[in-house]
Amino acid sequence: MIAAAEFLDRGFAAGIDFFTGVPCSFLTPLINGAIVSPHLSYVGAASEGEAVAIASGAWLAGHRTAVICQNSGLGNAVNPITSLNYPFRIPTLMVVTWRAGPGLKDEPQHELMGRITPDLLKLMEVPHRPFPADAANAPAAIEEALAEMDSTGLPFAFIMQKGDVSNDVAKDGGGDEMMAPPARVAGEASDYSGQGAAMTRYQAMELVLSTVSEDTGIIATTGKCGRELFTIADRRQHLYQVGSMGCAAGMGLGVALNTDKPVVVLDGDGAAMMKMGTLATIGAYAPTNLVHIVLDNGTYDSTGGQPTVSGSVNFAAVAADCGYARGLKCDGADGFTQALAMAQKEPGPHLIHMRIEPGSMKDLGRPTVTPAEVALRFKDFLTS
Ligand SMILES: Cc1ncc(C[n+]2csc(CCOP(=O)(O)OP(=O)(O)O)c2C)c(N)n1
Repeated sequence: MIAAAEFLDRGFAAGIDFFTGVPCSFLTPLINGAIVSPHLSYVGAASEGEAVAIASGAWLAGHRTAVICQNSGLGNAVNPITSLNYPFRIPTLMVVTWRAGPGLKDEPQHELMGRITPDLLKLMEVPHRPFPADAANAPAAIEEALAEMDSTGLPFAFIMQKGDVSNDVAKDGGGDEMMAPPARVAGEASDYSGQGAAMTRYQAMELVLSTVSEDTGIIATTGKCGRELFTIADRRQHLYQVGSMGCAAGMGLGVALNTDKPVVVLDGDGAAMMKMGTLATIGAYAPTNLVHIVLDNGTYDSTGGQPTVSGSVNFAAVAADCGYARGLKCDGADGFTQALAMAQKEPGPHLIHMRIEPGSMKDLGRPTVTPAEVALRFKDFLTS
């Protein structure tokens, strides 16, 4: 058994200073230790997939990161591990607990995942080792994990069994109370609808590009949104999320919390609804430099225009109630211009819910830079 503080200290000495995840009772000392530690950041995510996206953003902004979760949450993380970390070559140290692990009589809901946890990691090409439960082995185990991640650019996992880690949080955190992010009052929801001509996604994105400052990092959701952004302009401050639907906002949060630069997330209505919990996480952690734009065409436009259920969703009101500073609703060029100006004038986070026409530009390109190149140049843009 290793003391949580010992493991966290060893990790910190090796550069791991940003944690995110979802709790498991096996992890309690480790998560609580990360929360109270004065030198570590911890973001409580709404889902494990969101945690992987947040960690990816923090990595792009220059941190070594860890995602801590239960093995049942590995299921929630499969999509970003395979379609975000893998193509973009974004590493993170995963600490995954092993409910229903070897010799452990556990609840029925853990039985199957308990049996397949190591195989699932292997299938996803995530190398794994037992969590270093012996303090003497921890430095070497952490070094091995970091060396492996540095050479592959991919995640590495420690599988933690019940009782691997003990609670001596006071040693590390000085016995501090665990602090939740400060409770936020609801932000202000405003409606700029009915002003100006309707826009397409392409036109709306051109307007965004013409108003944001040169030092703004822009993360575009999967599908035609990223492809259109690439076609309009390909710059190192653009990140085209080719997969991991729903993860643009989580990544934006991870970036925004770790940079002073302005950050814009270009989301789709389908993608935003896929990980709606991220609105709550953003509202709670409230990075002032984040503008989240939902380009709502009422369809899954990229896959053939099937209707979404966004017609009854007021993203601006939801965001304001989640703690965004402002939720701004609009559906025309003039309203969008006003919303963008407001979002850039005042500290955020802000969400702009822009209703647009379905359809895409003619001669739509596809990023010719590889995702790994896009990630490295975006990281370079953020950290240099
Ligand atoms: C997890 C996952 N499910 C489904 C898809 C297929 N897919 C790619 S783009 C897309 C539509 C996205 O819709 P929306 O976010 O509304 O953006 P739009 O295409 O309308 O711009 C879908 C369903 C995917 N890439 N990943």
